[in-house]
Amino acid sequence: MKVKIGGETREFRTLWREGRTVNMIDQRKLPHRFEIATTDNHEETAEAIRNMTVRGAGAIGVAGAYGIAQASMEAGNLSSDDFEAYLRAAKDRLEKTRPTAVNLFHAVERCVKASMGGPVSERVRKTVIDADAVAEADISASMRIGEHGSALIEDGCRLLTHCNAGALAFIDYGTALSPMRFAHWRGKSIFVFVDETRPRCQGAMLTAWELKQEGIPYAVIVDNAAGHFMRRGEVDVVIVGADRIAVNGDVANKIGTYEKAVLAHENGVPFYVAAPMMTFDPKCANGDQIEIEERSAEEVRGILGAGDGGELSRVLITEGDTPVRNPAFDVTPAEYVTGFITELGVLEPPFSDSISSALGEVGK
Ligand code: RUB
Repeated sequence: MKVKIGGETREFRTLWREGRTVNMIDQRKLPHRFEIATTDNHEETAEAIRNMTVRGAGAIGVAGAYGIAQASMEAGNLSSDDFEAYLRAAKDRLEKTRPTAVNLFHAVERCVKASMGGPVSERVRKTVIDADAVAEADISASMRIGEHGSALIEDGCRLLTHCNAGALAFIDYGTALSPMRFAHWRGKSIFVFVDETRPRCQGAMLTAWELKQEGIPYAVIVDNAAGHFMRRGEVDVVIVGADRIAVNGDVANKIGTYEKAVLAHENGVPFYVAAPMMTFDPKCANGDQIEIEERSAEEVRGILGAGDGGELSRVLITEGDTPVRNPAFDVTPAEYVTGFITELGVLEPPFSDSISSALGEVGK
C-alpha cells in the first residue's frame, strides 16, 4: 500500500518477515504516528496479535503463520520429538490470542502440517517456506477480490464500509477496500462513507487513513449515521470484510455489521461481503457456532486519541467503574448478504450451493 512519509510516497506491506524478525505497521498508533513494530520470537508475535499491534482477519492469519515460522527456527536445534512439542505449544499460544477470525486458525494449522516429516533442519525450512506462501497467497487473493469486486462498482458510486477491511487488515490491498482501490485506479469516480466503528474506531483511524493515502474521496460518519444516509438514497452499495463465514453464508464481522446489513436490506441497498476463501470455515454450519470475542471494558469506557502535540493518550468517557459489555463481533444472517466477493469470483445465493462448490474448488 502507498504510504506518504514526509514528501515521499513509499510502498509498504502490513507485515513482513526478515529472518527471525517480523516487522509490522503498528496499528495502535495510526493515523497519528506511522511506526514499525518488530517481534523477534513467536511469543512476541502472539502478544502483538493479542494487543492489536496487528489486527484484521487476513493480517492476523499471516502473523500466526510467521509466528509458527519463528517457533520452528527457535526449535531448530531440538530433537524431532521436542521440535514437534515446541511447535504444538506455539500453535496453542498463537491460537489463544483472538478467537473469532478463522484465518488465524487456518494459517497456523497449515504451517504446522507443512512442518511434518524429515530431519529437523528440513522441517524448519519447509515451515518457513510455507509461512511465506501464506502471505503471498493472501496478497494474490486480495488482488483478485479487487478485480472481481470493482466490476460491481459503477462510475459515480457511493459506498459504505464498516471497520477496516483494507490493506491494513491483510498484507496488501485488503478485502472490502480492494474493489474500491481497483475501481479508483480504473478511473471510476467513487465516494466512501466510513463508519467510525466504536469502540476501537478502526474505521475513523485506519480506513480513513488508507483512503487518504490512496486519494479516494471519503467522509467518516458516526456509527449511528448509516441509516440516515441509506434512507436518503445516498448509499449505493455496502461492502464489508469478514472474520469467519459459515457454510450457510452467515457472516461474523466487526460489531455493528449486522445493523448495517439490516439497514441495507430495509433500504434496498446491495450488501456485499468481500473475503478470501480462507475466511470460510467448512467446520462451521451456521453463525451460532462462531465464538464471539468479548474484549476489555476499557475499550468502551474510554477512547484513545492524540493531543495537540501529537502525543497519544486515553481519556475516559464514562466513570471508571461503569459496567460495560463489549462483544467485538456480531453475526449477520446469510439472508441479508447480496453476494460474497472472493478470489474465485462473486458467490451468489443460494449460498449453501455456491459456498460448497467454491470450497470444493480450493480443496477444503
Ligand atoms: C477486524 C474486522 C475486519 C475483518 C475483515 O476486526 O472486523 O472487518 O477482519 O478483514 P479487528 P479482512 O480490528 O478486531 O481485528 O476481510 O480484510 O481480513
